[in-house]
Amino acid sequence: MASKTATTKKATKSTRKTAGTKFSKETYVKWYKDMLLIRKFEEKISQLYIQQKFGGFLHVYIGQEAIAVGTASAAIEGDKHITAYRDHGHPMALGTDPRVLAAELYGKITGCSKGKGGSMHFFDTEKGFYGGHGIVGAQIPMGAGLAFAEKYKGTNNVAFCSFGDGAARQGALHETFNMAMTWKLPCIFIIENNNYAMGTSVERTTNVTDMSKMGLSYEMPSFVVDGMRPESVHEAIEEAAARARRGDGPTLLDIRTYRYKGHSMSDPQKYRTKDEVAEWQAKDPIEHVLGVIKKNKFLTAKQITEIQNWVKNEVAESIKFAEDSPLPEPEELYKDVYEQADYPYIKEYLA
Ligand SMILES: Cc1ncc(C[n+]2csc(CCOP(=O)(O)OP(=O)(O)O)c2C)c(N)n1
Ligand SMILES: [Mg+2]
Repeated sequence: MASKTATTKKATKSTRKTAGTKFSKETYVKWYKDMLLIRKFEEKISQLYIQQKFGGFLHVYIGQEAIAVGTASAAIEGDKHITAYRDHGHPMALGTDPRVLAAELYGKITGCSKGKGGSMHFFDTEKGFYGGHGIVGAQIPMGAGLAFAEKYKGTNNVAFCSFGDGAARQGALHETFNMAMTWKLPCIFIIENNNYAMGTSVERTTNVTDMSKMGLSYEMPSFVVDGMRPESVHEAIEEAAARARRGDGPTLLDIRTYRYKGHSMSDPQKYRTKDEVAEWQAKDPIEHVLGVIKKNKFLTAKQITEIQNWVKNEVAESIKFAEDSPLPEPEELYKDVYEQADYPYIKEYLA
């Protein structure tokens, strides 16, 4: 549900209540398939990470899937997407093959970033996905930059810029919001508000715990959205994107969600209770969507099992692809680093 917290008349008028019935069978089935794939992929890679099959960091998106799929279903071809290091769900929702994502985790040349990025730096610009960023909040100005490019080129596209509740505390957010509103950039700022920045809750970092209010001083239309329901996310995103496409500038969405797992794989989670986790799990978006599918008889029990088996197979195939792929050759280190091909110290490697 997108509830208005602030600002303009236009924002008031365009606010709608969630209407679960507005979505087609195809949309529900796609949400189910995509969310289940993200969930099962991440459950598997978590096990493999513990077994030390690959290195680097691993931050899983489990619990937050409705945001990625609700955004993807409301986006159009050519829109741009950018997020933080908790970045597995976004490209999968946009249709990136999980094989190249698994290969990226394993540091293989077949990975989406040629094995140079790992978990935190997934990219797929063909699908409009511009990363995958490890510096907390860095993607906020970059998201505005992506939006600026669309405006400059005169396209009908927008940029979806996702960041955490912790990242929202970076000063760059304010500079970005100011410029984005001044220039009416087609940017949708999405706080994936899971209430924690590592082990620090929103309440411990601010006296303004309603994060949607962060848009107020820039008169940016700002809303609170239920992040456990893809319907709510889709509707809020669609409405914000429509505003941006007609030249009325950015929107801030404070999307309330939860990560079921720790911040990364090494998190004892002493900052929250098991009851709190269970409370959010009871609102699980995958279970919800499956419930709608069953209630409306969108799929038979056999068809549901077929999807579950397809997902299982996709995950297994992805891991196999990653494990069978070669590592990058050492000279790869010199590629994709410098734009300037005659840079004197490396030109022999760039020939
Ligand atoms: C500039 C910067 N400061 C600190 C860190 C360390 N750090 C990594 S994740 C994180 C918490 C961010 O939380 P949030 O933005 O809420 O995202 P979430 O992990 O909840 O998705 C911090 C402080 C970093 N990577 N970059
Ligand atoms: Mg957070």
